[in-house]
Amino acid sequence: MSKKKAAKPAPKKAAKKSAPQSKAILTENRVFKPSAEFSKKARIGSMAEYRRMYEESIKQPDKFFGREAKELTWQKPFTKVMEWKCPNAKWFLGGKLNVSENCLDRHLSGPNKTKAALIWEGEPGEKRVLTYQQLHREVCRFANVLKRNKVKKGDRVMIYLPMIPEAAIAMLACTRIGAVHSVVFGGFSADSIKDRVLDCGAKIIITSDGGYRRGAVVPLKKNVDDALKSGETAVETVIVFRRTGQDVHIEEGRDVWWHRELEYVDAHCPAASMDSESPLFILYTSGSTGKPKGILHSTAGYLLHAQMTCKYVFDLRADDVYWCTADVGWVTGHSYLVYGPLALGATSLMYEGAPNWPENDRFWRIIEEYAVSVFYTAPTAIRAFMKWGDEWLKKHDLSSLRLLGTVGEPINPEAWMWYHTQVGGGKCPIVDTWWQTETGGHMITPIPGATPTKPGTATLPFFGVDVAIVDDLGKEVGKDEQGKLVIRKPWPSMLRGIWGDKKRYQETYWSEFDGWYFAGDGARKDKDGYIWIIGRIDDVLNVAGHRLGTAEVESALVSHPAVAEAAVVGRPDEMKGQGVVCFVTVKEGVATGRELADELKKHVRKVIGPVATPDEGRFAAALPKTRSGKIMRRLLKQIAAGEVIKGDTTTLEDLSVIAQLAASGED
Ligand code: 6R9
Repeated sequence: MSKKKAAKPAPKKAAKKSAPQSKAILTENRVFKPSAEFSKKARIGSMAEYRRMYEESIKQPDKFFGREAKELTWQKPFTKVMEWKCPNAKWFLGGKLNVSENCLDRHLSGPNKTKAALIWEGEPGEKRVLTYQQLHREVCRFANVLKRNKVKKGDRVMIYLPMIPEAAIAMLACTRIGAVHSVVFGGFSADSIKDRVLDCGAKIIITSDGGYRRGAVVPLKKNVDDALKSGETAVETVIVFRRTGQDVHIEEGRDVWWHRELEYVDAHCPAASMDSESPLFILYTSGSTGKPKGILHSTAGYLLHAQMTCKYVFDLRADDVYWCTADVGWVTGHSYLVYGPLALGATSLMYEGAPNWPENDRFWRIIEEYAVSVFYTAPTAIRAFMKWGDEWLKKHDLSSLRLLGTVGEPINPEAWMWYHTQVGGGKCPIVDTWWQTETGGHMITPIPGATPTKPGTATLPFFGVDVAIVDDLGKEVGKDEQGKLVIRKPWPSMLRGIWGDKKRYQETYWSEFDGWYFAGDGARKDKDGYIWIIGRIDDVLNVAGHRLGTAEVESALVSHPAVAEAAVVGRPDEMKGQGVVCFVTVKEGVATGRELADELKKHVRKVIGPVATPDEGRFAAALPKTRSGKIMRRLLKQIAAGEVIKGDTTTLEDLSVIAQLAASGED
């Protein structure tokens, strides 16, 4: 976008959806400054320092990022920092590097060689520590297994594993040989695996027999078998890690055991030389239409941002024990369990299972046992801990903690205060980090030694992030007014596209406002310039920190023979942030009731996976529609939330539908 345009935003077309004006007045006045002791030790210890660096990153990005990027290990140095022709960004042009080399090899020459890279605890209680040297060895061996199974540079590799070190090993092994991984969360179904395999054209899947979750065994291999049953995919090989020891089907000529494959390889594997812009991974995420989007990230910019945010936002040190509770199946697991901390040479803890297994204090037990110092989790987990009660925390010594973080959804001030006082003992800064699968890493976040925090706001932009809150015409809204969150400049870890769909990439992110990235979130700025994220303003739900497209759930519902039409909306949920409510009309002659509601919930679970399980199903003879035939989601949201119907209903086709839907709630 030209400078002229940047100064005076020119929207390409009128925005489709308008962000409702916020009526809420900001009432949160509590401010928490980092302690002098924390600031003194921190890499960035004052707001003046943050502001100086921020300004440089925006006004002289070449200088700022050129300098930061020197902290990566390059096989060949880059010659140009950035090239931008909307919507295509290229960073660190001419450079060559390898991600696994940055995460592993470069740490082997100093004291980090024998330092714990990964500390792992299985849900049943097994413990494993992999030093940088050991992790390097395992990654090289498994990279050779991939090569042995004909995986080449640029090939897509699907990973469907539980939270075990092999998940990180498989990811890093892909990067070692330049293959592009696509991790699918274990909570997704066989159908979801199939859709993703078909979309990215993977020829190989890495999975395990099963995984543990709340004492039960998740049938991962069985899901992969079901995904491949129809024979539509190009998958030729499935590598199976033995985790639970349960019986699994082994398809002759297709399936091989991980441990058997290792017998054929040695531990030497050179790190492939990759261009800065080589594709690194694809990660599927929900959008506002039915089909999940394969978000594509590339090598140098992504890695730099992941490393840089671990350095400045988590302020990770040589002696920190850092724990990110996210699953590797989500972007948080990619950037902040694997790539960021390992690139920085930190110790990253990985836990396989549920926070309440065998009891509600499992997380606090882990923090105490390993003396975790930096802890990163989601608001939904914090709210669950609050509900379970303080006595679970009180049993444990959490004094090792020095910094806390949250991600995934807006954190309500009550949960923030509880996290601050009960978990952090009132002494740990909290970094509330706003970002997305698409952004690759933190975008709006406090800098812990500098930014005074307020409960419920992600505060200020990270380096290089030019964020604005605008109205439908691209004009910045006033103080405390709600608008749409946009990013006006490219940043190193931005997505490089949607796999196989250039048009959708352009349309989804870059067409609402010409030359600006539209994030899909609503937000407002307070008098101090702090950004308060309101949440998604598109048809994407945020259920327990997981993104879920309403259209995906709707298409799963209508694939059931009893369903004629379905509309899915979110309703406020104390624990999960949002719950999933389905409004359904059935086909002629089908009996509605509790039984069918339960069956439809099961059906959605089967089609998408347990992550998408609806909370409530409601039936009616018709859905509320405008005279032009559009489903009135605004009304459905109000009905789902049990609110009195407000606003204009004059365009509604049949008013009696509303009364019927309102009365149809599950008891
Ligand atoms: C990293 C991740 C992205 C969506 C995003 C927003 C919500 C994430 C948040 C937050 C308020 C925060 N979100 N962090 N909202 N405050 N600190 O979660 O990626 O799964 O792609 O979700 O999550 O709505 O647009 P992803």
